Amino acid sequence: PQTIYLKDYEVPPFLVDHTDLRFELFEDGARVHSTLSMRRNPESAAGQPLELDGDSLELESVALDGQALSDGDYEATPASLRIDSVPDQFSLSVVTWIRPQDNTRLEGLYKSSGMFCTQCEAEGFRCITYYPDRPDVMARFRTRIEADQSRYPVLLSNGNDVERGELDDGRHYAVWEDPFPKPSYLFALVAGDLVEKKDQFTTVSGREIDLRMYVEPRNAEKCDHALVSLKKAMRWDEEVYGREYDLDIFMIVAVDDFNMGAMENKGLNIFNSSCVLASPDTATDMAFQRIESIVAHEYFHNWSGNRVTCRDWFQLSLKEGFTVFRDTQFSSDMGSPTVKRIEDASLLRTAQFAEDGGPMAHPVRPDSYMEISNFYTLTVYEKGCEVVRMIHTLLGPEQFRAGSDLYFERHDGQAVTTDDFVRAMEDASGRDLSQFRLWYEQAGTPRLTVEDEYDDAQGTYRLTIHQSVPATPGQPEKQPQHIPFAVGLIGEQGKALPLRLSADEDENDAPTQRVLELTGDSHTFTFHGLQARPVPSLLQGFSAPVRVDYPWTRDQLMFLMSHDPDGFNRWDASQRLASDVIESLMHQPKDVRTDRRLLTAYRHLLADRSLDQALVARMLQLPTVAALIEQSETADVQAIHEARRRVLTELAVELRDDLVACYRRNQESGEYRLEPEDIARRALKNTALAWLLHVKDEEGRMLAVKQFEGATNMTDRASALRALVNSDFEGDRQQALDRFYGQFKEDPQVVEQWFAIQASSPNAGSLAHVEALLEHEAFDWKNPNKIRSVVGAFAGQNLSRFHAKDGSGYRFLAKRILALDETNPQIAARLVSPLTRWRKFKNVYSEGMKSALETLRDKPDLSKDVYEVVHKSLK
Ligand code: BAL
Ligand code: ZN
Repeated sequence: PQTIYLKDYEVPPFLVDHTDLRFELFEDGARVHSTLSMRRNPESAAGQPLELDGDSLELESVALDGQALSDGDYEATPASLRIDSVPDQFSLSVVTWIRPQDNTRLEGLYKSSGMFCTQCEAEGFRCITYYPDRPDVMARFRTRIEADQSRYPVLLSNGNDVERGELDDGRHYAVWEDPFPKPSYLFALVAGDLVEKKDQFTTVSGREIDLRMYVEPRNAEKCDHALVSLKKAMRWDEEVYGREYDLDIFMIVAVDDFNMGAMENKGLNIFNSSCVLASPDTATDMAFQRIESIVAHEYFHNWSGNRVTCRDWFQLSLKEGFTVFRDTQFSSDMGSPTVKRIEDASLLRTAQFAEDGGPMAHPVRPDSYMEISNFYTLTVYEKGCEVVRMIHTLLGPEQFRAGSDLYFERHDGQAVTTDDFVRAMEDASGRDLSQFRLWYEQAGTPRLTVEDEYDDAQGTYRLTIHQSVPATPGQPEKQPQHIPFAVGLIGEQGKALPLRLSADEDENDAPTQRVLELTGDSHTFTFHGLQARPVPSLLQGFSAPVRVDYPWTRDQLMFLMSHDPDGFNRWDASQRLASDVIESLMHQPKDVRTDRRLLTAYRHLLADRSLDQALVARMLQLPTVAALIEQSETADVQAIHEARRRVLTELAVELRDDLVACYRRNQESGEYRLEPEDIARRALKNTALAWLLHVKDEEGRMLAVKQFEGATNMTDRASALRALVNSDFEGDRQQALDRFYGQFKEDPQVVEQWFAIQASSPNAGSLAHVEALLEHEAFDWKNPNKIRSVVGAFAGQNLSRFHAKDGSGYRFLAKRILALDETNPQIAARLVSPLTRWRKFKNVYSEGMKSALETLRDKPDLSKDVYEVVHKSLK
């Protein structure tokens, strides 16, 4: 496959002013009539031929300015249409035949549970018709859909519904017009037998917006949460970013078969069912929160992505990094900001740092790719979000808002670059962000090594911070980056001390948190007026996506756990302490005991009612195996898993009574409420339950069975099920699994949870069991959610089983990827990810991982999606 480079970018030779589409939908295929009003781009070199993108298309006819062309006038393949000679301005009409029913890639137009739907980002539109399928070609779309009226009563596309009518043979049509020019990746079409849920939103300027959600009839009762979330997001975007919605109608559709989580098509967002449908009976607290944030994310794209879009796909983070930042701000405003920060930072530190340290490492703005679908990554999304967050930290909220206002005003209706975004921030604030731009250009996670020195006589404390950015593929040398490093100092009494950077500074004026700006290889900061050596609280709030090395003692970590005013760093201290304890137990004889200090720290936590209980629930979670792997130099998965189990067992045995008390204290009665206090209570109670079952506690077993049977919501039911599945109570486990399936087998979203609980369980999820799940009546290789909930959960979360030393987990994964590559290459390529970091592991693992990658490499006709990941990983 060909590599595409950012440096080769050229403006499009032709522009499209208007795109007129007519879809005839049938049971054996679809005919697409497209008429494009095109002209040469005055900014492009003269005389270029017209070349349109296609993918698997069957061409029926071509006409230029109404005149049918014959074979010799153009060159057509399933992947392109070329006409050497065209006037400066013309109308091009093309008819193609496509087969949505056979489209298992789920790109372009396809069928999911009897409905037609689309996914066009990034390059799916070319599977529908020949088109300049690139985001910097923006056109006004008019779409007419014709289909059988009884099978497909609902016909939707972008924009406003301008005409409907009946046709012969029981068919009907609808015409949609989108007044906003848009790139083809934002096109959408849906046709199906769907129920409509209606709501309304009045914008800040008093415009009434019709909100509509379309779902299959069986999901009619699962729409409320998404609609409530949507209205909150619409209001929030007005208040926080001054962004008002622009069309008269906003639609959300839920589909079961979807490669991504959701898609922000203009006025017609299409969602993976699992990311939008919820009821207390079927969705967990976590799912409710995820839905709120994804609904908001897609809605926010209406400005950050649709009104202002990307010039080319290298700029993907322009819309994704910024929009993730906006959705994290929103979620943080809706719930517990500290817990939200912990969740985001732990994902980043575990999974994005892994990506950034592996063979697929790429900058937030990549400079090359083979298949753009492979670049919808944690780096582009989550690190991209952190980059925007750092701009927010450096500029402060007011100047950041001025920058975002300027960005939207300056670039409305344009396709632009991350550089344009940063320039708007610079112009509005007067700050120079030239060095900061390296965050977009350099891959790799910067490492900060911190040294300190306390001078008793002077009462000064010096922090010296060294920065290094590791080499990554294609980038052997790195320059220092501009890093906002938030710090605090905690005094003996557990008080945050005033941070005086000069002896003259008045202690009453000095803040207790400072954002130090690091720009060079190393910096020293001296703090004055300190009576004793403080404990440093570094990178408060995770102010930058970097690693910090500082030799905190275990006593200092315990101290930070109970005194740091920065909630994020309290949690971080708990993770560092637990990681240190677990790591020190690896390869130790069985009689070596867990450091009692960890026990004491957890006992205090379990009893602490003054602290945000959501934070306590988080702090009680031991670092995951994935996090521990990421922290190690060369990972020995089985040793990590064993050491972690030993610590968990000892803690659970010793804290048994505290856990029962915690469970009982947080046992709720009454109606399910999605309030932060209730969510925290459930989280605490369910953590206690999981720990009790981990050590086969009899009272725990009774509590779990009772909770499972009497649960009034899915959070409690699924948590009890998970605890039983992860326990050694095999009889109860099987009974609960059978009952759960029997009760929910008609609900795909719940069945996905049922699969994932088993496949991710180190106890129940043996390879043989996972193989059996693939044969289960509810499993479906055509459905990405099912694949993710079994194969993805096994390889991504059940790490002790996946990394079996005999290599069976790796061979299993490779075999499934090979089969999937034939039907859905995007999903296949995603599944390669657990194998890519083979160099990070000890030989006993890395040899098997590498050999699995080689098996994949040797498949003839590998898709370019899988080819790119496999070849880069083996390089
Ligand atoms: N644009 C693809 C889905 C999302 O990030 O919103
Ligand atoms: Zn997005």
